[in-house]
Amino acid sequence: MFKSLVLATSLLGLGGLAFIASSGQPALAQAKDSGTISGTIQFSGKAPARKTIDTSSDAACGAKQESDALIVTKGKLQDVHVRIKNGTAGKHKAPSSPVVIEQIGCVYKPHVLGAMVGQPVAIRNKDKTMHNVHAYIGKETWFNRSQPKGAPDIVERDTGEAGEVFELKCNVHAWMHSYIPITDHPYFDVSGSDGSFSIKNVPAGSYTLEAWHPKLGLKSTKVTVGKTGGKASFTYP
Ligand SMILES: [Cu+2]
Repeated sequence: MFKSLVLATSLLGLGGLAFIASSGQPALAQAKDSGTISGTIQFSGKAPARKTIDTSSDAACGAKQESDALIVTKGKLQDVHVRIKNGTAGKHKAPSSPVVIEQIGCVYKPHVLGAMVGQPVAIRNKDKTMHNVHAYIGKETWFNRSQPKGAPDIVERDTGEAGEVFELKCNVHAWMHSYIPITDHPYFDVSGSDGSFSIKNVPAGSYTLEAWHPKLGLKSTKVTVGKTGGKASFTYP
């Protein structure tokens, strides 16, 4: 009795609050000094116009689509995966809930998203047509499966190691593409149409921050997270 009380007290004295809370909640939410890294992805110069894709080979794809390969809105670049490169101390458990990619109008949505190692990725067909989901890890085919209309989600947990990119193409509709960079930590975000990103609950410290766009590649910068978080920005191309 006395012994366990001493143990509990000493645990509390050594940051035991985070220790106890971590049994039910992600430990990162409990990190003592932590903050948000926020910023914007700029695109300098004249952005190329989005190409119109001819979808007439499949009436179920609907009207023409605009290419999602490079989307710039008012000088801000969308679909940039921003992540901490050098990670943080400790291991991070992947969420059991899947990240979901939908096929809508013969487009993968979203075009870029992130997942942790071991986190399920669910690929959903919302179209009244058949897709053929061709998944790659790097340049290697990982699986190649047809998904007729109404078929259940294709769920994959084994999507590669940290630093690899799980990539989806469609063998029926050649323009379809989605990219999922894999990390071993939860400190990542993908820029929205306003170019902004926000990575929450990052433990205080200095980091290398990476930005990656499927067409425009990798950039990196340094960022320091203090009590009020940290700021970073990237400019492409
Ligand atoms: Cu398709």
